[in-house]
Amino acid sequence: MSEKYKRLISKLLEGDIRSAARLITLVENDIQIAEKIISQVYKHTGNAYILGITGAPGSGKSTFISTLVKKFIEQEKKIGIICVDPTSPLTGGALLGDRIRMKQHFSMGNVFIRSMANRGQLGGLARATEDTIKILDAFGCDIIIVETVGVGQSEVDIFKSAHTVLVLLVPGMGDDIQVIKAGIMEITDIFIVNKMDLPGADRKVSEIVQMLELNMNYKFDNNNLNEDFAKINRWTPEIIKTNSKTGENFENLLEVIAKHKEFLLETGVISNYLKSRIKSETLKILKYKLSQKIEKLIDDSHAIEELIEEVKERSMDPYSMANKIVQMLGIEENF
Ligand SMILES: Nc1nc2c(ncn2[C@@H]2O[C@H](COP(=O)(O)OP(=O)(O)OP(=O)(O)O)[C@@H](O)[C@H]2O)c(=O)[nH]1
Ligand SMILES: [Mg+2]
Repeated sequence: MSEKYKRLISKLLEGDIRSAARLITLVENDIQIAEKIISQVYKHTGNAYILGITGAPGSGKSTFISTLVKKFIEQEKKIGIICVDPTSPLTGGALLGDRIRMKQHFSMGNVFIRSMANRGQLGGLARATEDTIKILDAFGCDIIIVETVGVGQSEVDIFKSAHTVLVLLVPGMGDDIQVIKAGIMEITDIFIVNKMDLPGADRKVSEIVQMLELNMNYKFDNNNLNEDFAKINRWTPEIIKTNSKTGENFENLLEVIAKHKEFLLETGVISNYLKSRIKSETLKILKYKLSQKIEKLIDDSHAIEELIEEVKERSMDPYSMANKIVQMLGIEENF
């Protein structure tokens, strides 16, 4: 561990914002450096409460988050916001808009905003986001908001890192329900019908109720809970109407977020949640490391060429070839 990283980490722990920004860039761009940094930072994490917020484009996420953040600031909370963009270039403009709308919070000193746009993170977007969460946690954020557009698989993974998941929907036909990945709906704790001032808000609430009635598997699998435990300790998703422009109903929303946090703590669901998160995160790292190793082997090895020939000649089948490669990696056969 170089002195440079050590210095950055100790400044991060003192709450130095520039060190936080620098460390996030480092973990984002290089998984080997990330490994070194996170190994030092991890013991200082575990204090932040993580909120995942998603919604179709234009549903009001930026406005909603700005209003929510103002409320948290009133409670003297330190807040980190991570805007996760899918790699689609279409969202570039939207992101810029977000930056401008949320800029007011920079000056307030206790809000840190970071976007994870289009960097082609090594080891994946979810890995980079999880590491960024850890850095902001160690930085001393009480609340970390992870905002996504809710359409990609990596976003579903990212949401598994959140304690409370909020999905924004808006009055109107059920299109937005279709846009959001089904996997996200299943792990949503609080449904927000934003733009409650527009006609059709109650109708949207009914649509969500109907959808929830159909989807009986809510959260059963997400936390890898024992089924009996899950049946007793089951959170019923709440639905709240909000107006993000006026702040109407946000007090109510804060209460429900607090209630969900209490539920996680009192039932012990939080510990299952943590276990499943550690498992899935480690699995992701392992998959990445193994695939790197396999790719390197395949690129460098002449032996692979010979195996390919054999499979081509049909004197070997692809499963057997895979097992040979596993042997070459030094891992037990048929793993
Ligand atoms: N009437 C009404 N308009 C709202 C409300 N919340 C947000 N808006 C408006 O909806 C539009 C989109 O809001 P944004 O906050 O940019 O939505 P977004 O989900 O961040 O949009 P993208 O970043 O493009 O995905 C803006 O014109 C907001 O002023 C609300 O509660 N009521
Ligand atoms: Mg936005």
